[in-house]
Amino acid sequence: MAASLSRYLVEQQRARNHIPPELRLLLEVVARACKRISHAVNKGALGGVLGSAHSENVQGEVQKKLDIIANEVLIEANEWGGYLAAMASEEMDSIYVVPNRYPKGEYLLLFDPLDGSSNIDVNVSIGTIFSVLKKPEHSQKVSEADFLQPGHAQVAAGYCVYGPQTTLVLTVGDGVAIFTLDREQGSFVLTQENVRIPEDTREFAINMSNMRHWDKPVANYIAECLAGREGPRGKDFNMRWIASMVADVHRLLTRGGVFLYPWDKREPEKPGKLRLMYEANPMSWLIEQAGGMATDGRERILDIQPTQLHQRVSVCLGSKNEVARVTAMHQAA
Ligand code: AHM
Ligand code: MG
Repeated sequence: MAASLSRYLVEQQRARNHIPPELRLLLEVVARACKRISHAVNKGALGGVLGSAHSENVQGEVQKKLDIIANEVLIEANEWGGYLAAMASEEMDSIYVVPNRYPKGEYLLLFDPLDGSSNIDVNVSIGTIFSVLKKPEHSQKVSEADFLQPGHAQVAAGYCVYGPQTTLVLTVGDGVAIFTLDREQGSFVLTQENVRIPEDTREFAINMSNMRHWDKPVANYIAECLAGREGPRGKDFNMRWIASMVADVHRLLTRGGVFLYPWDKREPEKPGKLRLMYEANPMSWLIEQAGGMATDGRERILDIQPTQLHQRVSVCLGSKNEVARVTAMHQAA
């Protein structure tokens, strides 16, 4: 019989005893919350979960009902377990400290509760992204500063994609494992281990409608790809853009490719659209764990020292040789 997520985690704990039982419990609870979100997503209009919540988050984005539902599910599921000190979410202005009525633990959980919000109402894949850090040892009372750790300090990261299948993808620093939700059993079943991203690719993902706002290196790179077999790359490229990072990254982990959400001139003061702590860091670690590469065009994303919780970043990740090429083009500019 295929292993469940619980068994996978127990075996990881035995083999590498630096997954303490609290971290295992945390990951199981996050998976359970994702199951609940998956059920809500599945119900769609029948569950009254579609449409706008008529509110805005800290980044000035209009929230959808499901953004708020998913956020609440993750908080409720995780606040009482005793393994967390605090949580941070793309949908909340500031950190959520575990209330005093519950025991407190050593971990910090960060999440984008519902990634790909623009796809909710149109029945296209969406997901949840999460990242786990350890509270710094010197810290007594947990504060926002405790969260400002570079991505290489993560102790677990993953996402759950709500698509034709509900799929949980996880790393605890020992490769990437994929679990598929078996709805009859009600559990996540291990369906792939040691995921590897092909080093070369003929597929890129970028929102082409922003082309006129790009910086030179990005424009040059995409122009090379578009030139196809007759151009400098000597091969034809295909393009995909789902507008749900979870779904785009899932394709990269499955068959390779390169994903870019670069800085552009629309909002020149911001480094990019995507968020470092909730999106770029967990995805970059998964990509690296699968043999890929992730940079902001110049430096490794996992080495960026965050200065703000909701910090944004330019993102280029996926197949190693392709990301190396984009990064070299930026460095040479
Ligand atoms: P969200 O977290 O508010 O859904 O925003 C992030 C999403 C990513 O999943 C996706 O890659 C990107 O925004 C799509 O942006 P755009 O609509 O500009 O193409
Ligand atoms: Mg998002």
